[in-house]
Amino acid sequence: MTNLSDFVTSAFWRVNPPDADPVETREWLDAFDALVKSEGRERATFLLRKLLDHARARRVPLPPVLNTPYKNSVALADQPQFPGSLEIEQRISSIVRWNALAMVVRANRAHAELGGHIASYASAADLFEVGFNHFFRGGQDGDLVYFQPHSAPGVYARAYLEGRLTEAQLDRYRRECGGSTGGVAGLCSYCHPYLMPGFWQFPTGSMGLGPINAVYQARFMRYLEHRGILETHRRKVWAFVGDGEMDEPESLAGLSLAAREGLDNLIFVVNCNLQRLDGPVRGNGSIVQELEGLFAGAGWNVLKLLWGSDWDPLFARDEEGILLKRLHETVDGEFQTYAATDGRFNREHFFNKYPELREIIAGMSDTDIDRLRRGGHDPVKIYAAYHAAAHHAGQPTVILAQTKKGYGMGHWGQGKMGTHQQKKLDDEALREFRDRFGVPLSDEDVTQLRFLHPGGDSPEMRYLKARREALGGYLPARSSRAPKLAVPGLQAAPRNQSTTMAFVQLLAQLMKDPHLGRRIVPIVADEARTFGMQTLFRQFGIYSAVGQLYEPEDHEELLYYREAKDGQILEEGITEAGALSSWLAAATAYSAHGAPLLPFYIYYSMFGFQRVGDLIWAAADSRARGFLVGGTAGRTTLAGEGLQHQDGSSHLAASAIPNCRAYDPCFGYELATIVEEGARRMLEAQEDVFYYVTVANENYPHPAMPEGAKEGILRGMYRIREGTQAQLLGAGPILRETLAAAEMLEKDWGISAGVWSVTSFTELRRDGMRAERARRFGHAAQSWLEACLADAQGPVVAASDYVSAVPDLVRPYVPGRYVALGTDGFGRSDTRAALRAFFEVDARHIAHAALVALDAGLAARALDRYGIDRVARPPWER
Ligand SMILES: Cc1ncc(C[n+]2csc(CCOP(=O)(O)OP(=O)(O)O)c2C)c(N)n1
Repeated sequence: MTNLSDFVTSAFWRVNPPDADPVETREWLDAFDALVKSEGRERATFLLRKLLDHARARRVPLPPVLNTPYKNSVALADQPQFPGSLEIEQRISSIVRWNALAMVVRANRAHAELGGHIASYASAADLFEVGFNHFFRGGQDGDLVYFQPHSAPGVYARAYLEGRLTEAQLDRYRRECGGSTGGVAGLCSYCHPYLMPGFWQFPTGSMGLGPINAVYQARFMRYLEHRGILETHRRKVWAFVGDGEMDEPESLAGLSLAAREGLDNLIFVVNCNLQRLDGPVRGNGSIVQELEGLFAGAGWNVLKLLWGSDWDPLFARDEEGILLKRLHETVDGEFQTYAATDGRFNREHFFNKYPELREIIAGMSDTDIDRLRRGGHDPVKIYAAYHAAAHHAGQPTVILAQTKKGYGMGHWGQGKMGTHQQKKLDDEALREFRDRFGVPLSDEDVTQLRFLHPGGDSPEMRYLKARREALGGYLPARSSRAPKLAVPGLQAAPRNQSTTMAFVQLLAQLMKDPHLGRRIVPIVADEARTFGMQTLFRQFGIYSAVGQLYEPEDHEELLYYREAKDGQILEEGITEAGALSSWLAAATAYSAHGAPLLPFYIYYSMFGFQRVGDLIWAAADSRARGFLVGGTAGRTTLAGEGLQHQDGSSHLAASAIPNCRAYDPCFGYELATIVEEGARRMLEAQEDVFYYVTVANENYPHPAMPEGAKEGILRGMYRIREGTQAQLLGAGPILRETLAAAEMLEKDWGISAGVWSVTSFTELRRDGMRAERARRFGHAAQSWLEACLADAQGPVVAASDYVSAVPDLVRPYVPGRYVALGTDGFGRSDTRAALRAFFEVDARHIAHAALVALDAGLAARALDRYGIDRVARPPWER
């Protein structure tokens, strides 16, 4: 009878089911061998295919063909010679291992609340070292490496040997605040370009973002090459990913794109230490086999790197496949236990299960068994896998590298359930670690957690430097060296249209600019028609690595759907995460490639900060430069689309991102001023800022730009109507409701209201905070908002199409009475007028709110006059 464990394992190990009739099997295999020998592989493939078709016709279930046996993909016979000195590399990696560990334990000893991670790097160290010594090419035209974030201590420890970080910096790991007050700037926890702009290139700390960003980076490098902007075909993107991290949807999101586009410039190395934070990744199954199926199914070249060289003789003796059978029936939870225990335990519980297997290890001592390495800890095997990956053409490669979490941390950490967060090691554990890796330090040095540097003239350092010199320099190293680009003046014609249409016209102006034009990267996630951008298809083309292999259905039309190898538009399909990743690659091309570009990603605003906000946060960390354009914006301006489409909060989210400049313009000239200034700041002044601009699809007349409005537009507000008794602030399309309210106040009640267009509550708040802080420290300062309203009279009423917390951002800086109206609650479908009435941001409600602040009697009459419902429950509770 099948018990549960048989069932679970068989689901994963279907590759090798038990053999009911070995003799018959042998006859079939011999016949097949004879066929290959006499008629060749091609004929054999043909017959296999025929056999499969036949089996299908007979409804015989087919075996899963995506999985291969649980051993290394690169056979011993195909293994290249290791080109370096194993002995010196071993010594270097031991020193790096020690310094990484010492750094974390020191930080934790000094401040128990600090620390870091030891176990992740302990598992990844050899994977990194082989890359550093033999593969990763440095420089702005080198390879791009996405490091596994929790392995940052190891990357710092290596940079310390290289002389790029000082001992004082290592000593201030995770203590970063001292730098701004004149002390030593410490090292950040994970890979944060914002915090270490000369060092880290790619922020990977949030699991899943590294893998998807790496895929789109590799694809973007092809785009750069195909568009004739930059030669990139010799460069690789390496992404080091945790096996637990592969559970993130974003980790998997780019796999088919990578295969579809044949990105052989992309190599994923999945560090399969079989553990994540709380426990095993697939205790009851096999993460390696599962990922193999997934990647192979998506069309990747899969290389398994499971066993070290000392397993080779065991496999060679395994003629009957008993070792393989034993490996196949072992689930990851058991492999973890084998990692956490010693040679004796492994002998008894793993090898002694079958007499034939016991035979295979007959000559080995417990110590020999203990020292059997997993593939990801053997530089020779790692080199073989990397070499195969680097030379593979036509497909991206994933290397599934099996390692032990906390490798070398002995019974304090290796393979232990809680090892991820282990940062306290006692002296005995430290000494054992030293002995395990042969680190030349005295007991006293170990107790003191001394950092070890072998000296610039040591053989280790000479070797390390020579290797890095041969590979083009140290890495990671982030550069911001890129040429400045001139930005043309932009014009928005006064006409009856939407801000979306005004935006598309501005984009077209930029794309047609003879100098800047080709560096504009328009990006959409299947929404170009929503934003009226199909007009750009024909002229600028949609990027496709293979051009257009079909005649488009609309080819006879003027503006047909044109795909081209040098197409400029990135039409990503329905993947906001993918589109944002492309945008990030373009927005950081000035740094990663020395090629400044100006990307515009336009999308449904609701599917931005809310849907892929973490990617936007990573973009901010990356010092991205570009425009995010939230289209079909606003909770009441996007009529008819309902709850999941109508965005009322993205500006609130944007306000919390320090280097994001967010604007909610109403008129075309405001938009033109903002885009022109943003492009100037990013391309000419080379400031590390990015812009978020919302545009809407409500048509209305756009006036010409009033004299002297520019500064106010950029700083966040300017006056468009004089008034002496009340001040109305309106943002985005709601500005027009505010203008109408001012008319009503005048006409119906004889009240003179001034109107201000607020292009950015978030910028006004920042400025207000700045002035307030300056005053706190005894400096005279006045914010822009305070200056604007200094002489204005009456209560202030603000209204926006976003939640009231957005206009509320400026409350501390508004003199006198302030009323903030917004669209709190769930969106729903109706006409704009009905929605604005529902959310109480239409002209009637704005006028009424002003009257309440001025004269309660008038306000009560206004309710009847304007037919305002006295609904008891507020919109956000309905
Ligand atoms: C999005 C996100 N969720 C959770 C975490 C917290 N976290 C950090 S490391 C980690 C486990 C990582 O496991 P794995 O990917 O297997 O890498 P390993 O450290 O085992 O090599 C978790 C859950 C995170 N950094 N990002």
